Amino acid sequence: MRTTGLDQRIAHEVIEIVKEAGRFAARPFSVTDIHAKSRTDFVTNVDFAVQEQIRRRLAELTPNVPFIGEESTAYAADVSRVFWLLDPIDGTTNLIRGLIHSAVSLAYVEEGRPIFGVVYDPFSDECFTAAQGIGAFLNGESIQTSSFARLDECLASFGTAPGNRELTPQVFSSMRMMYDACVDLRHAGCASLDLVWIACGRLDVYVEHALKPWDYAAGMLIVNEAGGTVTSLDGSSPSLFYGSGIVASNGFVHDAALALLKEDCAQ
Ligand code: LIP
Repeated sequence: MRTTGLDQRIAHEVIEIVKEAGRFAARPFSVTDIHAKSRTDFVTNVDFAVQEQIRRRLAELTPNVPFIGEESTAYAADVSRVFWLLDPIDGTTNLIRGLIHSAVSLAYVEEGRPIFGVVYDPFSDECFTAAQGIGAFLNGESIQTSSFARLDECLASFGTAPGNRELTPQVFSSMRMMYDACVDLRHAGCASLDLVWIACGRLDVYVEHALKPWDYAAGMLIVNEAGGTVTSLDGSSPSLFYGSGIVASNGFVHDAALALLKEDCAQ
């Protein structure tokens, strides 16, 4: 895969680093320790092990690039220009419960924008990658978003923003409106895989009212490079420094999805 701001050789090595670390998650009985960060947010020995392995290997490969990981932001130094942004296990609850639907998500961020991204599902051995201006790929093959132009042709996916219970009424009323407008809804509990499944046309719209940047940085680039659109719920560009609600789509139905969500907020 060719890349822009990141050297092509380094990009290839990074993909291998992510895959190697991610495979640990798919081993039977990999989860041995579970810690509750809150009633709805968990971290396991696998999250820590994957993060540490990737952090260490990236430090060897790109010693001058700061690193931020979901399970510790302590490594971050100056992130004003470039940095690595990692969710070692996106879909930790799925991993704990044996619902084989989790991913490693890594983005290289330059000037506040993702310019290289990898989302690796170790259970299916599917590796989604993208580089700005170059395209999006699944296991090296080019991918594109779907071409449905009406919501009533679309399969939508929703995240429930489980850590933001104050948003629950809004989340479920938006889900109901989207369900009424679309063919059907899915809820699978792994934001990065929802995004890359938009990128390869398995899904057409994805909405979650609150996420952290490491959940969407890589997936956002992969969707954009596959021809889709990713915005905040108000249509603005999602920040990679603060969390955001996310609407991702094949592009054709994006305005219709935003209008529906706006109509819901107005009620
Ligand atoms: C989780 C997501 C999940 C979303 C949660 C959470 P984690 O990430 O991918 O789909 O609903 O808000 O962010 O905590 O497993 O990395």
